[in-house]
Amino acid sequence: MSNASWSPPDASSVGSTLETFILEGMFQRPAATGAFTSLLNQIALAAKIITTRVRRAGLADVLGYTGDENVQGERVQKLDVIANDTLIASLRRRGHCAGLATEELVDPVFFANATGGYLVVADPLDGSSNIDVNISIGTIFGILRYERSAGPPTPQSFLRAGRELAAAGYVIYGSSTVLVLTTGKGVHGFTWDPSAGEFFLSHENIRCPEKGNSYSINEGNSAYYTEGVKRWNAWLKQPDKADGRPYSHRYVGSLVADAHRTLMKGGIFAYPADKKSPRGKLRLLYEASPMAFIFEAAGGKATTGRERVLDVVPEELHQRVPLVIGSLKDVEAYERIVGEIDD
Ligand code: FDP
Repeated sequence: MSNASWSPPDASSVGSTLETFILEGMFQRPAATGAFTSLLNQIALAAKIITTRVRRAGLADVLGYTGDENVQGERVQKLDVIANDTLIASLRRRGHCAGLATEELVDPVFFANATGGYLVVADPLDGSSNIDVNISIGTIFGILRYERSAGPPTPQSFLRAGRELAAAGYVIYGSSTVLVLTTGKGVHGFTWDPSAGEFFLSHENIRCPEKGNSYSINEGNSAYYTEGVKRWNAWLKQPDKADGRPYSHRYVGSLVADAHRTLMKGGIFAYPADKKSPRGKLRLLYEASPMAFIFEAAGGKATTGRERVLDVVPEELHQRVPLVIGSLKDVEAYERIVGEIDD
């Protein structure tokens, strides 16, 4: 069926590229040195290279496992290694990034020649179990400021609460590649145009709807849920027309994909602590804190079930944490119902 009101976009209009968008932001802050802009560009460069590798994965003998295990005891995929190495190579350049901690590295890498004051935390390729089956995967990152006068950074330099992030974002390698970025004020999405070789601004000022109608959790773990999570899970399925229940269930199993849908359409994503994973499954530094930073900047909410995710100070690099993110009202309902039972 044709849509009579649609007309093709003006061929002469060129959208704002990620680089222009960041630069324009910089010009509004006359004191900015350009280092932060340049660092973001290096992350965008890594995203461009990773998306190219992901898109050609089936042709380039990069699917499957390397035979190694990572620090979490998980089997490492070849694309995990490629994404991790790409981030290291990209951030090593230009000297703005003093160190990088990732889910794949036992210890952070430090860039000895760096003069800039930034540290980066990242999950280079999130959703590993979906790599081989063409389901959306992604890269998650957070940027921390580092005071150079404190001396060279150490692994402890990364152990900071998410509320201290200077910026966070993710790249979703889905039906298209989209980079979502925030410096804490306003969340913006940029879509990769392979023909132009650029990310263009496509989703300006993303707001997470105040309430949604879908929930996202691994229901296969329901036997291990706490009593509070069981009660919340059952409540979501009880019909209540005025409240929009029952909610629909959506679960991809790639955090980036489940979070992106939740951010755009509203609803709730939960990977709570359960009897199988008493501290939760997702990593505080590389997954939970950046996502929490993005959701709060978009008007949503992020909790562990007991406290604000952005207030959790990591005790170790690879620490796991329960993560519940989504629409303000949906996360508040989770806190209220789960909080009724002390377990
Ligand atoms: P994966 O194990 O495939 O790497 O970070 C790990 C993660 O994926 C998240 O992307 C995802 O949300 C979650 O684990 C899925 O875990 P379950 O398979 O236990 O549901």
